[in-house]
Amino acid sequence: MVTAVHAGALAAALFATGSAIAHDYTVESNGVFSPPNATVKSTALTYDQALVPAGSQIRVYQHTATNKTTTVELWVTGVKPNHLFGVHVHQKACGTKPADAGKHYQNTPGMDAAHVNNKNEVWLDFKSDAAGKGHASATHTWAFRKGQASSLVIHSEPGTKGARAACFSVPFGGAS
Ligand SMILES: [Cu+2]
Repeated sequence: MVTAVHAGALAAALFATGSAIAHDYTVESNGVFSPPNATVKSTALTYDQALVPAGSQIRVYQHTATNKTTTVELWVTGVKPNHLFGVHVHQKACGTKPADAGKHYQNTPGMDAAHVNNKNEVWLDFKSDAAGKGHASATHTWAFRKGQASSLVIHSEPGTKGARAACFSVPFGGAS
């Protein structure tokens, strides 16, 4: 009986290898926010210093396993205390203008409610604590398409309606 279960698991594992990726992928990026017009260019840009002051810090971790399970985790310090922020992974790197980061990264592209949600996109909405610290984590069963997820945008409110308060360029990856 034990042998039969084992054989079944093995068959399932072999069947799954068709869509697996060769290597797991890990990236961890740290940044200190500065305004876009700062002399020294940062990978972390703030467009609204009332919410994300210059000097506040961000750390982002991504891990994608060979079965494509992808976890993205976010830590911030020094942001506005007791505030609800919206956060998404966006397609392009941060730039001088908030819009430069482009649209949300989506596993399956689409503009309706079936596609614009935290299952098909990576949302890391969080509420900062009284000290201005925040943390969020999201796990999906799919991997990023290489080169198509390039930043994390912090918005002024949760969900999809908030203005872009800050942006952090991250070399997300995972799928070949
Ligand atoms: Cu966004």
